[in-house]
Amino acid sequence: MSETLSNLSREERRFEPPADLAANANLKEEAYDRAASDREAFWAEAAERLDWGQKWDQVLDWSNPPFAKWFVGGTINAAVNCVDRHVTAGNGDKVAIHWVGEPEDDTRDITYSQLKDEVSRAANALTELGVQKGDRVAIYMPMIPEVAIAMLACARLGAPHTVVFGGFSADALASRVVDCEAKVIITADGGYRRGAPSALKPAVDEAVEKTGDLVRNVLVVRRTGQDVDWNDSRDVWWHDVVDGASAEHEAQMHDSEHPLYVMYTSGTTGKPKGILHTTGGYLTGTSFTHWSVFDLKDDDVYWCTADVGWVTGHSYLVYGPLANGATQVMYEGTPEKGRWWQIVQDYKVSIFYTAPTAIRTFMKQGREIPDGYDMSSLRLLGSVGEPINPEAYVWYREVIGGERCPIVDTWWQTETGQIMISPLPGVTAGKPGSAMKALPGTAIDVVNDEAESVGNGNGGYLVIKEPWPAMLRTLWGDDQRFKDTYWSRWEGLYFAGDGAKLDEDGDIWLLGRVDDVMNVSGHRLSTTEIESALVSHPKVAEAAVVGAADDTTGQAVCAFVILRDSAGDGGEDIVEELRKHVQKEIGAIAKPRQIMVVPELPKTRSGKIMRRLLKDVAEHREVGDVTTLADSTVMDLIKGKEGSSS
Ligand code: 6R9
Repeated sequence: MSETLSNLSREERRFEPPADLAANANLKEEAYDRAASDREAFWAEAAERLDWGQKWDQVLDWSNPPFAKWFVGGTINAAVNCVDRHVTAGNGDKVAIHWVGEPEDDTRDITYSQLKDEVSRAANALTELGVQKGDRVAIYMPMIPEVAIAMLACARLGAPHTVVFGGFSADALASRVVDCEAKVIITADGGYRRGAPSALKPAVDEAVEKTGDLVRNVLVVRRTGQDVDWNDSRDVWWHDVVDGASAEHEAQMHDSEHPLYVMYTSGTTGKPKGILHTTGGYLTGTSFTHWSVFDLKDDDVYWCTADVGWVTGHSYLVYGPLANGATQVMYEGTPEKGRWWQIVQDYKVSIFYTAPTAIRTFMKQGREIPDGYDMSSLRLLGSVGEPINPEAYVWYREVIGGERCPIVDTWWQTETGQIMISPLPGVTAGKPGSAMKALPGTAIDVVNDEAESVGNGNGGYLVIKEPWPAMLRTLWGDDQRFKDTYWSRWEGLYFAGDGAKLDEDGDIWLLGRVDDVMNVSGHRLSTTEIESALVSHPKVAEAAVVGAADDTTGQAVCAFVILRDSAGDGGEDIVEELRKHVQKEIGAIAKPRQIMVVPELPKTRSGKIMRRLLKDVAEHREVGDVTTLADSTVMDLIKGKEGSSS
């Protein structure tokens, strides 16, 4: 793989950490050695940042791999750590959430004291509805404060929640409810989407219909005020049962390994996998990484743009930041021209965490839009979800970060629960496009088919060699699938499913999912690398590359590109121009056989391009299942373009 994957890491720009940030960084360089010399002691110290009922007897029990137990014998309550303890410490008046609704001027500021009252009321109301420790509760809501309140109320009671993204279908909701046997669904009448109310309750009604008599109650927040069908024996308004409930609620401590939540993520085929996270280790891993990777200080205003229906919304919008007592922005809408930067300006956001897909969308619209706002409050930028190509990184740094903010490109997964690979903002000289190093306390390697370390300068598969606190504990109800999916490829190694390369300095470059590695005439090519080459062309805003079956070469490179607004239609010879550009950047072997100029790319809610669907187009097949797309009409737009390109 090495000779064909060398292009990305030819990137030679380096960005040193700002001197004042480096001097005052929460985590300094010594942490790497300290963690390496005694990993368990390192994580025990991180766990000490939390409030425990009973302290643990043992940091890690790894006697029955791959089933880990962290902080064994300890008891803890996640909601108490995210809310009550900040009030007890005298920070009750600190804003926990600056909520910004989609309709302009629809905003709410919620302090930690208010959050404590709301979570307690919701916990009391859920208890009234018969929810007990261990019961599962499904949450299907828009990005409103009640979604965080609902999650924390469940955590308080020890009732594992499963949040289903509000854009998913009734079928997707039903299958998740059935898989984890949720007795209660918490939802809203609807939410706002691109300026208009969009209903949620009908999908819940349909889902409940499909699940027999499993669901006892549906708890409904009134958000949009739209008409909803009502089943008196089952449906309950949030304002009827929560608003009137007592704001006193005595929280019980739960075992460190008590299930906190199940998050479903799509597998390569078939039924989604229910990733199980438990309490003590998860909260330790997320709060510690949130504090160290984002260098969180008391007066920061943090904003993670992720939807709560995605793991990033769990770890870095709810549990991590709130456990750290941070002030954060929560926004109901999707990226729209200017609105995000208006929010940064209005709330003086200092730490901003988003996905490469959003950055490329803004690049496409042109820098004039962000240039119109005062974003001097920003001091640190983060990226997650996909490899960030060097062009997007440099644009993000220059245009959004005013060339002063370090960028942390954070690699992790629903399964890892916490960030695993990232620069440390006060330590690492960042390279555009590289997630850099395994965080202190984690053990990561890149190996070949025989599980041997590939060594610097080579590519292979990303693996995790030692257990970490926020790791998934199993797949809900399916220990065997857990073992088969992640632990069976090589003895004792966690297989992440991503390709990666170590450069000459030993820094890590993520190359996309290994199923995204193409084989063209016997050469292994990474989709990420070719996409990155395409996006480095001034006319290209975004690119997706797939390997399509080819009679002669095995697979052939097929590219789908979105042009920048400023590029117009790109001109007559745009396709040839881009093919040549890839040839110049990487080599003739990577030159796309076909390039289609398209208006949109099919993406999941978390911003990942669904290459499987593009492959269907490239191979002239019927397009497969589109139910997890954020916008299912996109494929029609793309297919409409078929035949109009070379
Ligand atoms: C947090 C999240 C996990 C997959 C992962 C990888 C990709 C995430 C990345 C990245 C390169 C980064 N990924 N962060 N690739 N650089 N900084 O995204 O979780 O939805 O489970 O996806 O996302 O391919 O394996 P999840």
